Amino acid sequence: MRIAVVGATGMVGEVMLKVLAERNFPVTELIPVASERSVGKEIEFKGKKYKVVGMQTAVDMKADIALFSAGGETSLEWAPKFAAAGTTVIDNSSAWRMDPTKKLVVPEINASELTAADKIIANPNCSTIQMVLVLAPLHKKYNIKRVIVSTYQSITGTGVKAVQQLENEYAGVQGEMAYKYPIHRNAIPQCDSFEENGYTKEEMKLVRETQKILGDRTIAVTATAVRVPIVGGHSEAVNVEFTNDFEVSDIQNILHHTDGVVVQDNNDTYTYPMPMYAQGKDDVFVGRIRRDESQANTLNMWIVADNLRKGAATNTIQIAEYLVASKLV
Ligand code: A2P
Ligand code: 11C
Repeated sequence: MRIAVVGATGMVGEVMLKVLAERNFPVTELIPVASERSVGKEIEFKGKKYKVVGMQTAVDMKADIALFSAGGETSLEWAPKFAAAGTTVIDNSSAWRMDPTKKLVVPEINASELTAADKIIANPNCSTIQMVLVLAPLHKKYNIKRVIVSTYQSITGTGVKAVQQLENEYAGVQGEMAYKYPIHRNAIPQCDSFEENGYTKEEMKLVRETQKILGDRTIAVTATAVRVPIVGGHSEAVNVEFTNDFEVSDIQNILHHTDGVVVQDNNDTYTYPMPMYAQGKDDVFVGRIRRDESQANTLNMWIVADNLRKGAATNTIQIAEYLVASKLV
């Protein structure tokens, strides 16, 4: 496969290159792509050096698959041009996710919806991916009525500028601020900008994307998304109300047998997921699984994943792997 990585110099792009190499994805030619600022810059992949090219050059090179992570505006403008040149685009931005003509894919859940006609495929938001991977098998068996999610999101979701802000704050030096407030020793109850309804875009992604991926618009979801001074991954406290009653042991058993999910749940040994330990891993970790004693048929869980991996790069590459295995490219 001839693979273009659009945004190869960015935070997610770098992880994409790492994950492509680790998973031994069948790359016959790598085309690293970024803005005009980076054209000619060298990046390394599997011990070889490649020169970064600009967008139009990359379109003209007609790759089989383009993995996009260069922001929503770049995707809106360029993904259709790549698609028109015959390249299948898997886009990690929010640009196409809610477009009814585009598939929003977490491979373990709904890759089977994909066909060769899908030339622009959307990768969901990081905080959505880790939650739906856990919710999907539970919804199948017990039918979810309502989800209340509170997130504790890593600064890596904001990008290099935020990591720099935290490092500057640690060092006590003044620098450019990615956030309106300090993030060291703080928790900022705003991820992304606000919508008209008073929720942030990040919160509404959790609502809309969950319904689309699970294929059920009747699931009620409400979210509070919070930025915390953490690097390794996003954490989520998730409260789920089902139509049907359950045994906690059955929930644990279902999740134990769910692809991509690792159960870490033993209070006796203080075993539960934490972002420090999820960092660099492709799995979604779930623990603190317990009944919500305040309401019937309701469960509490704690879900953690590396937002740059399963939340972004790994999920994108798993979609590409599915396309190759199913001969859709
Ligand atoms: P560049 O490094 O040339 O700016 P991050 O989210 O970590 O900041 O990374 C964003 C990625 O998207 C980078 O690789 C960046 O390239 C790329 N990018 C940003 N704007 C554009 C653009 N207009 N066209 C192509 N790539 C872009
Ligand atoms: C965050 N979820 O952690 C965001 C980053 O819609 O792809 C990714 C934004 C997106 O802030």
